[in-house]
Amino acid sequence: MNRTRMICTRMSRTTRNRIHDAVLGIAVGCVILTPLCASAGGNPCPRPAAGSIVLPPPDLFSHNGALNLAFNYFTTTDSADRTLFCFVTPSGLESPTLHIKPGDTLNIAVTNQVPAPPAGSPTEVISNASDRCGDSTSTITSLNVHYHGTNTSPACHGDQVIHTIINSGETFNYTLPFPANEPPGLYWYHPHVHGLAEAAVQGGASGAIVVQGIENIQPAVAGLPERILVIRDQNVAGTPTPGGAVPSWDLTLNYVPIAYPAETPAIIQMKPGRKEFWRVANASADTVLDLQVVYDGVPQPLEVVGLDGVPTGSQDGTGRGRLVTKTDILLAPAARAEFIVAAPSAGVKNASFITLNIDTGPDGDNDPQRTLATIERSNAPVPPLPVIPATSGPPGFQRFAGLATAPVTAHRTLYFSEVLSDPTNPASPTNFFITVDGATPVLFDSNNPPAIITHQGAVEDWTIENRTAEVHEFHQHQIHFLWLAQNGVPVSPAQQQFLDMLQVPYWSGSGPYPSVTVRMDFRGMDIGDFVYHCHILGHEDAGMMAIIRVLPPAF
Ligand SMILES: [Cu+2]
Repeated sequence: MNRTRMICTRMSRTTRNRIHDAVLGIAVGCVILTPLCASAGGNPCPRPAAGSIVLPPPDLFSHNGALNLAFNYFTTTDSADRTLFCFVTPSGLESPTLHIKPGDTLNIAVTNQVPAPPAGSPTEVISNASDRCGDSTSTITSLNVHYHGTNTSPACHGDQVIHTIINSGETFNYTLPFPANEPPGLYWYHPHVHGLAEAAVQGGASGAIVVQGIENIQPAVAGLPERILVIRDQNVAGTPTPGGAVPSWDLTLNYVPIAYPAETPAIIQMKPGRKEFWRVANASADTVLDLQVVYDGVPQPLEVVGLDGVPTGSQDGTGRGRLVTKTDILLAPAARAEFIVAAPSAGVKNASFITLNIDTGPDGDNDPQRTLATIERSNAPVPPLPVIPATSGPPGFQRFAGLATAPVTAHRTLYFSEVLSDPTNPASPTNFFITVDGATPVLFDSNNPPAIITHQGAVEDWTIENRTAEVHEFHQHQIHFLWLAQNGVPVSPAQQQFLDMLQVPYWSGSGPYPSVTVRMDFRGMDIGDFVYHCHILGHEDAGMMAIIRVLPPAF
């Protein structure tokens, strides 16, 4: 039993470069690691078989204002020689859902149990004496944790990803006080070391965070069974060239693989006549989803109650939410959707939960239509689901209330761009950039100065353009933004939603660049440095990220 495994630093994720990586991967950063699992007494990252019934992740709940836990970060390989990663509690819970109330504190002691790389492997100094947080030097097995979507502090030991480094054998303590006005909804956690994020997330090291209390803003979910669904992506076994029916990445649903070529769906059991509350996270590193529930060929109405952790329609001053009915939900990597689904009635012959084909652009990934799960009727569904409690009080003041009419203090234009690292060699890796218009594009580096400096209290309108032939997925850490316009055209009131993820369509090669316009809310947040980036993590790892600094109030 002397198994070995590889961890690879990836340089880019376009189709062109994936082939390049497959050929040259070892040359650009794969190392052989020594076995770890034997000491853990077996496979530390167990995963279910294809065609399994979808089981919920284990749950952990806060008590007396705090949720205290420990995570070990493990790695192993699966039967297709994929590198897996996982967060496991000392009692053996893999990727548990962390349930907390607004105002609670999340305390996690994270220990990196992934073995150190061999001597001579690449390292990078990512901090100095003034900004060090954990270790000062990253390796190809370093770790940190991002608490995606949470409106928490970017200070060290909080949601800080620029300089936080936990190396092999080290333990780091996170302490995240959640604001008392944190919107109730679905968030998630995942590793975020620059250059390693895609591999870690595709390895499966992620889980859901639920901020409790959504029933007080969306009473329609009170009393409904709650089903948490985490969709992840991973390498296709054998790494066939993507195109046609061959996806760039396989998907998993609560770790049940939907694996090319069979693509056997997982199984969801629902009780006839019952509605369920589905809370879905796209925890893919790279795959864009467009979710639909289909009964006998007919897309079903999905009553959306929350997007990216913010109840729909909740910020208009009343504190009351609003149901938004859709028949498909576009879900960028890292985005979340929470909605009510009615079980298939007795006459339905074929019921399924699918993702539709995505047009990612000529340079984009291949994200074809796939059936994630077959929905079966059962009078005693497996597993029994927890139930959302009854409403317990009126909605409180909402965190982002009044942003739509707040005075705007600055306007900025940013853009996504890509350039071959060797313009004379079409097979060379692509460099990915996000740049403030007028500045010189630079690849992300932890030691870069901030690309944007603003002040606590600011309200800024940003237009983000896409000057490339593939989609990009804008993500802002620490705060949410209000989606105002698409290609300069104001979005409808029904679409005006607070998000932390937004897809920017690809450029056709002529005409104006596609764009989105969003309103950034720096009124309530803590000061500090944090990042914005494309959440196709292959792009982020290849440079498409930058730092914003929020200073104390200027007035
Ligand atoms: Cu991107």
